[in-house]
Parts: sequence; C-alpha cells; structure tokens
Amino acid sequence: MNKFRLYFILLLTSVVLFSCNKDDDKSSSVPPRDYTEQYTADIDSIEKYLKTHYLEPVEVDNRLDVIIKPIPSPNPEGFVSIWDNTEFPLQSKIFKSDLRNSSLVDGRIEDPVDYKVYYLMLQEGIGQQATTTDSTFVSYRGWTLADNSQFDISNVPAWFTFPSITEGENQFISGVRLFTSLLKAGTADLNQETGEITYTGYGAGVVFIPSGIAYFNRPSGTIPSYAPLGFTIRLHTIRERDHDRDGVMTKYEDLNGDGDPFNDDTDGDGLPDFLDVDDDDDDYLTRIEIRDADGNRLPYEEIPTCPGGSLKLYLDPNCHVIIEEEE
Ligand SMILES: [Ca+2]
Ligand SMILES: [Ca+2]
Ligand SMILES: [Ca+2]
Ligand SMILES: [Ca+2]
Repeated sequence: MNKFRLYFILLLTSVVLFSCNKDDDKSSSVPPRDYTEQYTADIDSIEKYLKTHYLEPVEVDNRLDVIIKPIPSPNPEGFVSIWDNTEFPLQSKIFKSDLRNSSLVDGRIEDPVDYKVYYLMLQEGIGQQATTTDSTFVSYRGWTLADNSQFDISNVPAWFTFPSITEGENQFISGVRLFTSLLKAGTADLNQETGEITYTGYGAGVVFIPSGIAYFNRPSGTIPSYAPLGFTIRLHTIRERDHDRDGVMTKYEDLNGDGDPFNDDTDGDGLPDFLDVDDDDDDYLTRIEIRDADGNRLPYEEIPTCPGGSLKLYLDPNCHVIIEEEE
C-alpha cells in the first residue's frame, strides 16, 4: 500500500533532481528513457497482450475480478481475446500524465505523450461519478502484463487522495487514479449486528496501463522498470475534498470546467485556486469572503458576485469581504 505513496514521493524527488543536476554524477545514474519512445513500445505490447489473452469474470466474497490467461494454440474451446470480447467490450481513453514536479503549482512533468489507456467495465456503479480530486475508497489487484504475475492485492478497500492533503494520505499511480475517475461509487450497507459494512453496486473495471503513467524507470517491489501493468479496480465510495480548506470545495475551484484544477489560477500567483487560500490576492482570505452578513458560510451557489461584476466576491480583487472577521 505505502509503496504507491512512497513511489510518488521518490518520483517527485527524482524529477527535481534530474531537472536541476543534469550534469552531476553521470556514472551512477542512468537517465530515464524518452517518454514517447517508451510509450510506443508499451502500447504495442499492451495491444499484443489484449489480442493474445482472454478473460473470465469471477466474483469471490462480493468482489468482482477477472482471471486472465493466454489463449492456447490450438484453441479448441474457442476462447475470445480481450480485444474481441463483446460481453465486456474493450474501451479506451486518452489521458495526459497528471504527475507534477510540485504539488503546489502546475509544474507538470515534461511528458508530451497522449496516453491511450485501454480498459473494460465489469460493473458501471450506481453512485456518484468520481473526479480526479475526490478521495477514493478503492480495493484492487495488480499484475505485470509481461508474465501475468500478481504484485499486489488489497481486498480491503483503502483511501487514496491526489494531491494528498494531510501527511499519510496514500496516492495511487497516475494511470490508476485517472482510470478511477471513470468509475461510479457504490452504496454502503451497515450490518447492525456485526458492524460490517458491505458495498454493493460499486463501479469496477480492468485497466491496462503504459509504464509512463505507472512506475516508468523505477522498479517497485517485484515490478521491473518500464513495465506495463494491469489492474482490477473497485470504487467503493468517494469523498469530495476541499484541498485548501477555504470553504470552497475543490470541485468548484475548477473554474474552466476541464476536470483539471491545476490550470485555474485567478490571481496568477502560480498557486492554483484549489490550493490558494486567497484566490484573488486582495488580502482577504477566501474563507471570510464567502460568509453572509451574519458571518455564516454561504453555500457555493449563494456566494454573491461583486456589484457590477460577473465574478464571485472571493474571485474579484475589486471588491472584498462582506463582513470583517472578528477575532
Ligand atoms: Ca477550496
Ligand atoms: Ca481547470
Ligand atoms: Ca492563485
Ligand atoms: Ca480574497
């Protein structure tokens, strides 16, 4: 579990090191491969995998999963490849890596690749659609596509958050969290006698991830470098977050609505709105600019715009707080 988070920290460190110290100590460090070249190789091996393997859905203790095996040759039982499967049709979506060399600004790492991510849905989910900034409560299983060896499994769901808000919050690899945003959550049922919570109707799917949005050049546990990975992901529930705790939920701080809160920076100070406690840089904190005359926090929809303006109060530096905060 923690290795996902540890990996992320290590990767961030390595990005900083590689960008700052290119000339240092060439003997002991091998530069990472080119993202585009590696992606070309990865997508080729992923497509070969999908055309030469079949899957069977399984359900154990309310956990949806798949068994994936190579299609035997000859193939008297007529196994259908994942590529041609019509019961669980293969889908794909283009993603950009969401890794950044700082959690505070939009210093996206220099990765030009449009990653084609193949996936299939086992169950759509009946609850709320996740976003990339929600905390997600996920159980999973992961394996390497090169030899179908399982490197990790978590039948008990755990929380993942990107970017982490408090220390100790786990982050999944980029490819998994991007895919998880395509799933819908389930519903939780509490057994009053045992105290056990059962999740039903959760979104579940299988995703095939190029190494550039997995571990790339860094081996992790039994995962070698540059390894395309497969994951089964089950999204049990989600929690919306307010990353900067300014009273405006992160989902409302994606002003241009493109699903990426890192590229919305109202005051242009390099800190995106969802991580900026004073979004318009007028020296009045957002959390006190979103209160009514009695000092109560307003629901987002009810935060007024400035007189004669189109922006909400906390986003317009030309007008300020409704009431001064009393100490
Ligand atoms: Ca906020
Ligand atoms: Ca945005
Ligand atoms: Ca800002
Ligand atoms: Ca302000």
